Amino acid sequence: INAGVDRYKKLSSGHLEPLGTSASGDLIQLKAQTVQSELRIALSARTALFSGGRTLKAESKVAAEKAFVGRVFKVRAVQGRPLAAEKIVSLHSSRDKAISECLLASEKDVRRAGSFDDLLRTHRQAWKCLWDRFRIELEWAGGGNPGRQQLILDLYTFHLLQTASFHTMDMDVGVPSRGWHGEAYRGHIFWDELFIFPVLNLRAPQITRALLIYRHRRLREAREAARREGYEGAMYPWQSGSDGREESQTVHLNPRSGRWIPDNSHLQRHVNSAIAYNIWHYYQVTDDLEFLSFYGAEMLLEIARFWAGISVRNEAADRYEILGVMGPDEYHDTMPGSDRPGLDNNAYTNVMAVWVLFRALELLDILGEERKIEICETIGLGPEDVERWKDITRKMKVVFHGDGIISQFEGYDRLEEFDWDGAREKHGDIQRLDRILEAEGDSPNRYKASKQADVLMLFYLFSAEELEDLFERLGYPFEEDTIPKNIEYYLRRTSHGSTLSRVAHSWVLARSDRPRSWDLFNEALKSDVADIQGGTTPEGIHLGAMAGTVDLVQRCYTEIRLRDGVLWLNPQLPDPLEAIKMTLRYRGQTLRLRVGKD
Ligand code: IFM
Repeated sequence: INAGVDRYKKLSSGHLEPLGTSASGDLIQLKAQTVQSELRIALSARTALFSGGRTLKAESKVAAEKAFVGRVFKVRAVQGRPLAAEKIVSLHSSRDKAISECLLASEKDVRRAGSFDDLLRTHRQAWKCLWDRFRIELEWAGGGNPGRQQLILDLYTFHLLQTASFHTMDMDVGVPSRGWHGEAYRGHIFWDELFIFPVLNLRAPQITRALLIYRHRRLREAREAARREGYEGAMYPWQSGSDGREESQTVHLNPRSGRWIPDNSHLQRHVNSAIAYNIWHYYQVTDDLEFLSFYGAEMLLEIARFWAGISVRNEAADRYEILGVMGPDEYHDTMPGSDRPGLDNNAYTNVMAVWVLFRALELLDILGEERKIEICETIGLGPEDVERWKDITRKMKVVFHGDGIISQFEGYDRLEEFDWDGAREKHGDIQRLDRILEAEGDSPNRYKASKQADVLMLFYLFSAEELEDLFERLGYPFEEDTIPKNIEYYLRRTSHGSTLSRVAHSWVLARSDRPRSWDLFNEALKSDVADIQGGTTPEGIHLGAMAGTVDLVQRCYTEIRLRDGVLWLNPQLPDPLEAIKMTLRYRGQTLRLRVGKD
């Protein structure tokens, strides 16, 4: 059963139907299937007892009930003589490849498996290979010991590899934001891949490839979702699972007030840009043109068509607009006083849409004439679409207010300032400001208060030069102080209600304010070992925050950039660090790096 999340206790939790148990010789077996998807799961177990290095012949009997099977041994234990019980279990599911049937497969495995010591040896060897590829080592300035930071980085890398590994590559599984064992969010997949893939890309890009193909398999569902809403192309859902349909909740429970609140988070259409960004970056790391040309192109072009279709032309302003969406900041889903869900011209969404259209145009050049014609005919992309894309990349609307502040969305400047000090004094921890305010009959929609980085995500994903180019083409100013000014503005107005927030903020501060960036990095490091959110860590890990934190060391402090077929490094380490050591894979080459202060 699923019973790990208090808030879900009243929801249905039994997902397995027992199909039977059996026992023969030293083997016991059990088979079950999932209630709705009818996925069958089989376990076979072999148990033996040892004493003094020899197998012990012991009386045993099988204990079987519905959905339970065990073997009960009766032995005489002698004081001072160690007795060892060794149980070897094999698990298969009906979706495994290269098997005939899952119960037979598990039986075959368990009969062929060596002893515990043999298995431990191969297990250690497998982890040794993984650590060689994945471990990022910190060297402390002054010869100190980065013990705790190193331990947590290793723990986070371990969790990443428990969730997405060479074993999951062929299994048609995505990367759920709470890993596989966390019950919160019910195994759903969000945009968190954006924080996760960079670590995989530079170490085991074949895993990223498999995860992108997982998205490709669900392209049909994304096309259908776009069609249903009257758009072209493909619209990937904010939350999804098995068949790729939209799984976002339409109401959610505020545990603080006990009330069910309407939930518009499916309007986070920006997940589509994250998928496009991930495709592009996988290609940058690997130069895998075959992937790009087949899987990547279809997804990227269809996402571009979606953005072009959802962009509406405001004739009076001679600008394109994207209306009725949500940005990454989940505190704002509607304008105060409005009964229309969604916000207009979320800066992150609009700029990302422009970036996607740019990449789609570039992609058409990369593909080569034959493939270009083939794919354009297949998806029905004509020269008039391409002209419209170009027009949008010049005329998408971005709203500004004050002195060069990029407005999170249209009308943001009219929201009230929030009394942060007063709220902290009254409630202490205000990370989940949404819950606090709702319980008081208020709403974060009224205030200039964000849950997590939204505008600042642009600075997280792009270099200043890339943004300068984008804004210049759009005809908007992007001055030298645009980035620091906006960081300062939004940082003061963010509660970090998502663990992803500190990762993004630490990143954007890494150049301008290294001590503050380091503090945020250390707070992000605590997310999953200290339950800094007050109660959500037992519901499951935050894989995006974990991988994002590892990536801060990997790409941010070293400033690794992949551009124009070149791997650039421009390190600037935080003061406490002397060096960072790691192994990277870049375009088929293995690079062993030690990035020092100088
Ligand atoms: O994807 C995130 C989102 O940005 C914030 N709430 C939790 C989601 C899953 O991790």
